[in-house]
Amino acid sequence: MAGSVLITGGAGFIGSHLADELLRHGYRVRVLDSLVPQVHGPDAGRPGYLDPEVELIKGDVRDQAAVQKALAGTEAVFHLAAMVGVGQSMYEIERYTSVNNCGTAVLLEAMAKERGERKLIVASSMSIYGEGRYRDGSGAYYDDVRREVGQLQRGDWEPLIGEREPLIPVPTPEEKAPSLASVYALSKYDQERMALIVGGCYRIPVIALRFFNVYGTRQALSNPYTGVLAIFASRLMNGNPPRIFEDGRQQRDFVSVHDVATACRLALEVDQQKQQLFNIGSGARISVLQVLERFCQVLNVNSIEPEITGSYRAGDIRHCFADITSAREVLGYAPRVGFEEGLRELAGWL
Ligand code: UD2
Repeated sequence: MAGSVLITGGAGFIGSHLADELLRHGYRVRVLDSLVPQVHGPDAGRPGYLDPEVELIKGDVRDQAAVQKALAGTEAVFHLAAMVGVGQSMYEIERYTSVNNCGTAVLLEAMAKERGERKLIVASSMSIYGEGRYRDGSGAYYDDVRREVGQLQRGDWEPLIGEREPLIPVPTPEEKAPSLASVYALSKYDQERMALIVGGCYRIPVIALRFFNVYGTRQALSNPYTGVLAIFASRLMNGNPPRIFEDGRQQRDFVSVHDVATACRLALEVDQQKQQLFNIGSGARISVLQVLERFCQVLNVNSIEPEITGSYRAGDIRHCFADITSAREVLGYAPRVGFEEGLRELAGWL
């Protein structure tokens, strides 16, 4: 089904890779992006990595006129425009809520008013799960460990980790109940719910994709709130020791931005309306320490010792990695970029 699609936030890290993926598959791509200075630098123009075939409209997703103009003539929408960063969302509360919630509201209202059925794919986040799913020795699941074991926070996690860990982290499926621990997570959950409620009312087919730890080229290195690999990259390149929070054994699911872009396209093309929420990860788990080790190998850096702080970053979770069974079975998603390969590509781009 090639046609004309809109990507809000399409000049950013994930959106620009999605634009490439869609162009490769014969779509016409329009992007609405405000080119925020945190990502693109002050007075930034069109980013050099954005394919010349992409039609770029510079505008804010909260601006009704810009959104209407961007929607005109398109057959589907990917909504990626958002403020990203868990920690930052806790002190830029108004800004995160405004861009993420109101931006989604403006887009949905415009889509609801327009005639013609457009599919909407919303970028959501694993952050809505809070802590991932755990299982104990008897096989029972624990979906909100903090609540189950008495509101454990940060340092209080110690009895749960390492040799003495009585609870084993297991892949988190979509049905795990949300446990929102940041304004960012709340805004992502609101985006999902708002899209599903409005979509249901106006017959807009909606799919929300919960991205896990996405990494790859074009992730802003200058933004201290981006993912850990971008932070490690900029520290290593500047000869600074990377800082590891906790003991570095916390586990995540790192997924290549190319696989995420493919998942987005598959969500557009899939012909079903029953399941609307999908985890998008690699399906593999890795600890933060292992991530750094592999990255240093790929970069050929062996002289910089990391600083293991032992301290907990406010709002951090211990483990979370994706159960991607639904995406595999329903969307036909199959992650293709191995971690080493993804790291090599990232290293080549730095
Ligand atoms: C958060 C969000 C995720 C996404 C991502 C974007 C949650 C649960 N998830 O994931 O949805 O928005 O952020 O970045 O909130 N770390 C270090 N040293 C550093 C930086 C990070 O050790 O310099 C650790 C950090 O403590 C964590 C892991 O690396 O355990 C991954 O951190 P991250 O910021 O890349 O992403 P994460 O999992 O908090």
